[in-house]
Amino acid sequence: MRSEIFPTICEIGRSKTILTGEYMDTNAIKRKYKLSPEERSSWEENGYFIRYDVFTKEENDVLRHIADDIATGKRPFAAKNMHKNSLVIDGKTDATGIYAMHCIHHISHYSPEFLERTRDTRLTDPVVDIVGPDVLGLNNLYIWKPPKIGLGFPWHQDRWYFNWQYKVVATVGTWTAIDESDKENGCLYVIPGSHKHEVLEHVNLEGLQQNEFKQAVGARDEDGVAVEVPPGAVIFFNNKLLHKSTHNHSDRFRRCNVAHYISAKSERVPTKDDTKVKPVMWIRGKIYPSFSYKVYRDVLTIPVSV
Ligand SMILES: O=C(O)CCC(=O)C(=O)O
Repeated sequence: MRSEIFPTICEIGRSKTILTGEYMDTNAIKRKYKLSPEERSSWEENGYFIRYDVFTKEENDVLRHIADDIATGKRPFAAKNMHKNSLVIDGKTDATGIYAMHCIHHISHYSPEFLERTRDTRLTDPVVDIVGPDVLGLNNLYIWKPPKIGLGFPWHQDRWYFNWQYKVVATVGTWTAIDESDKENGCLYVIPGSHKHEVLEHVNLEGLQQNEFKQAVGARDEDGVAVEVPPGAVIFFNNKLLHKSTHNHSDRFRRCNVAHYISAKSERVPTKDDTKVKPVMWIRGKIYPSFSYKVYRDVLTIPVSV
């Protein structure tokens, strides 16, 4: 008999890693990519850990081409989720195509290939060890940071954004390097251990900024550690971890895919305006009624832009 909890194969696209016949029970499968004791202690002490060689160049190339096709209009996408580089928007520099891009929000919500990546057990097996077996997917970002003009993100804690939306039990962010990411092209910086403290006040920045990010008050550059990683590596981070990134001063791209996961036992903060609720994707395990908003199993229909 068909369970309401486990979607059919067609509902999860072409995911190869988590299928077990006609239906799948994502939690009955032996987890191959569990958290190691060293990763667990880094998670607890530092608020993050890094895994290398998680994805191959070929696997990342597939995503890179899809994102490029979206940016250049070869693949349809939700226009409201696509953001250009601020310098291009402000007319301070001239760039087109992927050289003019900043990011796409919720890319996994409209691209089956990105949704498959978000459900890949190489990302979600360690997440299960942190948030439990029942997992939902929140925001999912693809960031370009083009050569010379790619802009950094100020110090922030992602939990500041999620707190408006969820009574959080546990969350994990994953940051997958599509390109080599280093100090020159604008890698991530973190403040190890900052996840143990409260969420700081976040304020708007003066002047040029990527408008979706605010600055955490009191975060200090001198406490930051650069996290330089090769392509295919993944940084798993606590959503209270203070992190930032710098501008891209190199003549190389610095692209990444960020996926945020939350325990399905989390509760929504009630909102007066349901149209403001960001769609949430099923990732693995059960869905609980306490979540109280629709959870999507398949990619959403791309809205017609006006
Ligand atoms: O990739 C970056 O440069 C920063 C991304 C980030 O801070 C985030 O997604 O929260």
